[in-house]
Amino acid sequence: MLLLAVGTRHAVADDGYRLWLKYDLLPDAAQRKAYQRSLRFIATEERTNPTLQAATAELQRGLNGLLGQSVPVVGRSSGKKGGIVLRVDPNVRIDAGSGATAAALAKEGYRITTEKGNLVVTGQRDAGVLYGAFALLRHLQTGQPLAGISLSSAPKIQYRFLNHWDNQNGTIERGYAGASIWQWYELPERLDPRYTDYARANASIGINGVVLNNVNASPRYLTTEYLGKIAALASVMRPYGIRVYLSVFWAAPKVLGGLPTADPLDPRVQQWWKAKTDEIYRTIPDFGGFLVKANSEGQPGPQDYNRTHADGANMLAAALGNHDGLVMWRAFVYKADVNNDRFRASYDEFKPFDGQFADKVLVQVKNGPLDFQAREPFHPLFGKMPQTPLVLEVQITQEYLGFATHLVYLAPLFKECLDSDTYAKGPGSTVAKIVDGSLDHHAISAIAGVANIGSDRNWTGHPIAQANWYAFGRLAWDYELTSEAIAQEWTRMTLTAEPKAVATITDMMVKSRDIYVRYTTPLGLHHIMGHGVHFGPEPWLPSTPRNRWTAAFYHSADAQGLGFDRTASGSNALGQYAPQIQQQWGNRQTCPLDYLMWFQHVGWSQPLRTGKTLWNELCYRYYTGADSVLWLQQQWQQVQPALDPTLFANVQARLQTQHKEALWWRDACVLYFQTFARQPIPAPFTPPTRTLDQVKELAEVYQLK
Ligand code: BDP
Repeated sequence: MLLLAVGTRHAVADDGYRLWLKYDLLPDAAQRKAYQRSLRFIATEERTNPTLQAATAELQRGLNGLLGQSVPVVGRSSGKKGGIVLRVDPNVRIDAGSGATAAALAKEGYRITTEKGNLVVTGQRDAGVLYGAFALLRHLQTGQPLAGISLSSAPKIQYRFLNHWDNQNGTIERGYAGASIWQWYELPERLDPRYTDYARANASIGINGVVLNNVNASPRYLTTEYLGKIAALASVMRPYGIRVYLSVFWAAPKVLGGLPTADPLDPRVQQWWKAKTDEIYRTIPDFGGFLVKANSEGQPGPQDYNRTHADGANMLAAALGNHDGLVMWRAFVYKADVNNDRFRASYDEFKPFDGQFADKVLVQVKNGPLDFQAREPFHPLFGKMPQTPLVLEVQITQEYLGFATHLVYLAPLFKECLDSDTYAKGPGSTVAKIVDGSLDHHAISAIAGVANIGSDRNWTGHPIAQANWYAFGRLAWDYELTSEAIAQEWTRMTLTAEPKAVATITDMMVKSRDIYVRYTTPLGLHHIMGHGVHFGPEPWLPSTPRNRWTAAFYHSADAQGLGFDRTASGSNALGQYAPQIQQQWGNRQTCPLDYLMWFQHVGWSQPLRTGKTLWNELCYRYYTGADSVLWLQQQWQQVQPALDPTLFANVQARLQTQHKEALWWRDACVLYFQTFARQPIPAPFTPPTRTLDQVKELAEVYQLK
């Protein structure tokens, strides 16, 4: 009997394609009934507006699935009760704070209230109504009451971007969920229905801009042929409030324009960009703008002509002229001085240009100073470029966090950065307040997440990695949401409504990032992963004069101790932060243990605040971290009855791989660091059963050398 019931409920395997917009029949019949009474029709007077059409279609689809009730669309409510009214009202009051961006933010906000027996979803603009429709659906999906509903929300950050690192040949740099979803060879004629589902998913979490291509950009996207394809994609995104942007290849005027130079101060180059930009706007009138990786990791840039980042960015801003577009200039550079500490490079190169960028330019800064490590202190540029709007760039794809095999929920990582206090204008000067523009009164604000989306049926490879896409959008909209609330919401919408299972999965998710840090890079270790592929451990990779920035450079292990001295006695990268932070992180007694190896070289036998010596604490974290993956497995086992069997088995198998790889990390790191510490693995832990050489061989297999 039970088997039959389960079998019926899961008649079709959940392949994850529908993401969090599943809209399966709500399990609670009483609640369904209550909802059905208030949601009998959708009324909108603007039936030809494409964005309201998208909102209406989504509500119809959602209500159909959740309530098992088809809902007609009518022009006016005209006295009818018990339905949803969608309304654009430029004068509706929506609280979006008092900052310089408030008016722009309010335009994307929504209100949901009850009026004359109807639910009314209002926005100053159609996009706000669309966001309101999705918020209403979320409300139903998470089983909340409709009686007396009164919701109002506006985003806190104006531009909320996904950055795709997709290449024109269909590959994705650091993508782990299949090939690119953009089928360039089919465009512009065929619009894969997946584009619409992608746009729906993004709109449901408030993402309003997508950079279509890799920051290591091909010039090809700027050709007339490709602009036509991009225009076709833009037409799919537009009703969903999403604008398209492009990463540009700096030397395009040479490669495409046949010019002898790409010098930003050369009038021919300026003219080329101006003409190209005008062409783009003729083809895509709501084009969003340019993202630029220049003079970074071998990419060309203005420095090739002895010009500066500001020269380059301002030239592109001038090319945009009166078009409504932006230039996002990335601060991810590190070739300033190879003999230096790479931690310092981006700050040293960009800080001097504060105040020199044109109005339309934003500088895009990674969350941490190095490169998307599992845990980094916030980037020291936050708080140190008050005259420049900074885009916070986080990585949703798990390049350094176990690819699509490890269960790692990233909201805690994003929040850790957003909540960090820079002390730029005294206590409370959080990264979030710098990014949203409120601290320095910027008229523009933006956040970007490097997408984890690919052509895999479930979009993200690991089913739970969908939550990272979701969490990025939700935090971009409102960074005050807690990681837990977002995990809970996502789980209910995507996996199960069974309360105990929701609680268990939420708990797993919230703890997962810390678990990953423990078995890979505890206590602030960083950049000790496999070279090139960025997978698995390779702490033994030595520095050479040509290649100084290797694992051995970053962990600085020697007979005395472990960790990179970035205090005044070392590279003094710490000097890039506010005095309050220098004081706290520069002192071994007060430096957060999670950042210890980022800033201090600590003796192996030195006692830490936990009461253990460094060596013992390190072992403790590696061992308990790897064991915690067993805990994740046990928790997952418990929720099996509440889950779709296909999805359950998928995650179950990945957790097995994760445990195997956690042991690989643990053994590699404790055995390798032991060669310096020369101390036994402390009780109650048992030493690895394999030798360091055996573990090194694993790298050969896994890292495809
Ligand atoms: C690094 C990636 C590399 C990217 C680079 C970037 O390994 O593939 O191109 O970031 O952000 O982490 O430009």
